Amino acid sequence: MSEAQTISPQQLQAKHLADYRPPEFLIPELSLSFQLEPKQTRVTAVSRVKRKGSHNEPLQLDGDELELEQLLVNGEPADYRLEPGKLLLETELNEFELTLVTRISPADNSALEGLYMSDGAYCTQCEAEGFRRITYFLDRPDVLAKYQVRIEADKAFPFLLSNGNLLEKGEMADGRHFAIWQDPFPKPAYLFALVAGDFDLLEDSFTTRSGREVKLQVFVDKGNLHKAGHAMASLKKAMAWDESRFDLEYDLDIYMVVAVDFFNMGAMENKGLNIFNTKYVLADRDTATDDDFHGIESVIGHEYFHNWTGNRVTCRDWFQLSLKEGLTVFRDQEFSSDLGSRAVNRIHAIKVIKNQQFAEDSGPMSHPIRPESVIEMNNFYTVTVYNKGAEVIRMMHTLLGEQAFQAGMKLYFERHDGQAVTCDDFVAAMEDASGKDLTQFRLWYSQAGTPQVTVTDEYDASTQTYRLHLKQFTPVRAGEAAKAALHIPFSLELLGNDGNALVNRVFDFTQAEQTLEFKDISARPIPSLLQDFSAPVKLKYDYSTVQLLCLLRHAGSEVARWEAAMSLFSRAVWANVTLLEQGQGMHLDPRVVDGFRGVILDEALDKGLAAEILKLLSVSSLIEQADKVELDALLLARDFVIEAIATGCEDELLARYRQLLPLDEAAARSLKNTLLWLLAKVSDEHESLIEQQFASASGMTDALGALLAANDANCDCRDALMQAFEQRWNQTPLVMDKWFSLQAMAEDDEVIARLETLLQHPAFSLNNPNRVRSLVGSFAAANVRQFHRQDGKGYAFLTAMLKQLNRLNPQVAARIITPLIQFAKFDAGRQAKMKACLQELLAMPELSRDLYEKVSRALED
Ligand code: B3K
Ligand code: ZN
Repeated sequence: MSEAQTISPQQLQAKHLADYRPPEFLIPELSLSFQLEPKQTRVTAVSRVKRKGSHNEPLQLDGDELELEQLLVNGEPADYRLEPGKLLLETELNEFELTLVTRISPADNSALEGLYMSDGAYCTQCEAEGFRRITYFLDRPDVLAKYQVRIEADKAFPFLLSNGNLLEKGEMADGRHFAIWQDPFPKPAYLFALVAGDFDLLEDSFTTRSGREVKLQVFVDKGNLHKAGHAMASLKKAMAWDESRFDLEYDLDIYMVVAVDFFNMGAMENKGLNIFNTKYVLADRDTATDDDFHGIESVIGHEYFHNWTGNRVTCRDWFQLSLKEGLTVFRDQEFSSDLGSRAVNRIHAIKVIKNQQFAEDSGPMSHPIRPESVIEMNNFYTVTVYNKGAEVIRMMHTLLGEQAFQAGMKLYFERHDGQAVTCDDFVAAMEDASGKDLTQFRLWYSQAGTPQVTVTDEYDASTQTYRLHLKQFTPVRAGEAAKAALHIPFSLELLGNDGNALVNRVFDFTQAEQTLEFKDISARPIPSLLQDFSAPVKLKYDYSTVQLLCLLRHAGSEVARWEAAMSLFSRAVWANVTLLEQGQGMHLDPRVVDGFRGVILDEALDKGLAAEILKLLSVSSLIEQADKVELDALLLARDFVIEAIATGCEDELLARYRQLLPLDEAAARSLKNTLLWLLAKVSDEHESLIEQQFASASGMTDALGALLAANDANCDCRDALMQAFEQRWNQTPLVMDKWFSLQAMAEDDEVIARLETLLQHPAFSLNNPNRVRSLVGSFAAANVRQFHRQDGKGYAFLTAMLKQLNRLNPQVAARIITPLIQFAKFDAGRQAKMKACLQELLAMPELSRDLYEKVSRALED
């Protein structure tokens, strides 16, 4: 059913990693049969159940919102007991056949977990614990079964799909038909998938390195075939890349990707049958931006890479989620970096950690990449598990080097193919293959929080010796045990006066305090610390403006040049916050403007990198740098510094913009649009540029670039452009998502009133997660000025939405609540208003487990 059920207190209790016990029964084989009807789907599940070891425990199956019609043991009725979320069967048999017939209603499933309907098509989402909404089962990742699936439906649903290979299909009476699929690889229930619907189909094939031909199929909504090509091309690149870089080949004869409109996240790696959010499949130049194209390539890659890291070797329990997610994010990042700009991809990954993961890790949802206690597993598909998890894998890669790392991967697969294992098993394989002791390194899996690394230095001219003193400590939150020093790969470059590198290497920083000493250094060098963000830590070193300007020009790493520019910018902002607090006028050091001017003028600099530098920093990333924030002063100071840079470089911005205008290349567009965004900050004079670019845009990237500039600077032309855009695209949902997001990010005081009206817009629906994320999620996460307005109306708007979503789709609700629970840095007035909203939510009669976990953790904090 759609609505959240009343939740029993025992379902609100946390599960603990320490309580893990291996399963008491196994189900090596499962045969499923679906009679699909929107409101009355009948599921017959026949399991071969085996007792493991000798014990007398009852068989306990998980089940959620199921109507049980029949239960048979070896073909005979048997006694059973139902408890909230469970079915208990007492039996003395050690091996038996269990038949269960359940009824479910896909059409009423608005939570989009289990079997549901997306715009007329049946589809499934079973990770993490959605399979139990289809039938009673041992719904845990360490129970692996071979599946045979029979699907029967009306012929109005021409495609009937499931995992593995098609065994048989045929016609039935009454306009119905069926298909039978068999997956030869044992898998946990979370990888089960079923799709039934009418689609356009793009087909291709890939010949693996060993010469096997794999059929590739991408299914999209009718009329969208022309938008499936990029996804298909990305899939083929991913398959080839995994062979060449990781020595991994695909293992079935068919690989299917189905794009659906209603999906709670990006995509799902079901064995042989990936189900995707349309956002990560459909693209053409008119409707998708360069960033969208990149996103598709990376998510298609990510899900494909899961076939080995996740499916062939899976997780023993959900606490080990980072085993597959951290590793697979690392692999998709490497894929993108090998195919495109390594520096720009690295900068994107660093921004996710610094802006989102650091925030999560200093707030109420702070958890180690291997969490120890969980109420609702869906709440732990986090930037910590995924992105910090990927950083942890990357650190091992840095410590071991590519060759030893790949030897570790090989050993991991040799040992664990076909198994459900732990993060420790992965590290052990890396350790054994490389001979490197990773005992201390393992702490990264169990310690939450962001380590702070403070660096001071001294130079002794008489002995030509340079020393760096490193200190690390990880803040301890209430209720946490003391934290030990971590094994931090500390990457360092020392620059001489002429900008040449004197030293460039990675050090093992393993103690609370450590000194690095360098001899034969003829003058005080400039240190480029933690290059390429060699560890997910907060770095403190008191750089001077001159040092940062030198690093911006000369650092050997492009990422380090970006880091230097970001430090210049943020130091300027914080200096102005201080001036405001002291009641003084704001001011910007002209050398800072010169530094950015140099970037605009530098034609040798990679354009994508220049764009990243000139995007400067969002409000939320600045907030992340401080312990406490005076938000109103911060907003004023940031606006001032951006305007001062833009005004100071106006001529150069204009000249470079004109020069880039004709170039048809993604990096050039990215830089050009960033320049336009800055020009809009200078004065109204440049509005005509925005209007021209919008009118003559030859694709979505340029149209959206113009709109974004107008929206962010609140230009006079904004409303007219927004209206024109809406008229052109109101029948194209994914494009309307961009429009809804822009609406949500407008910073003027009327924005909330407009958003309330937009909830009734014909293209909007609270049932569709993409729409909700665009309108409500973007407002809360990206419109800091209006979400945190002092009168609390921003918080109230989100809270009202959460109350509705709590019933409709708890998973989406729990995702977009994030900015409301991260209140610790704000002033007392704002905090009180945020907490009052959380109290209101906590008092709701049918609060979902998803929201309960986040709200209660926040209020306990
Ligand atoms: N494994 C899925 C995520 C499932 C989320 C469940 N709430 C997609 C991915 O990470 O590839
Ligand atoms: Zn994943």
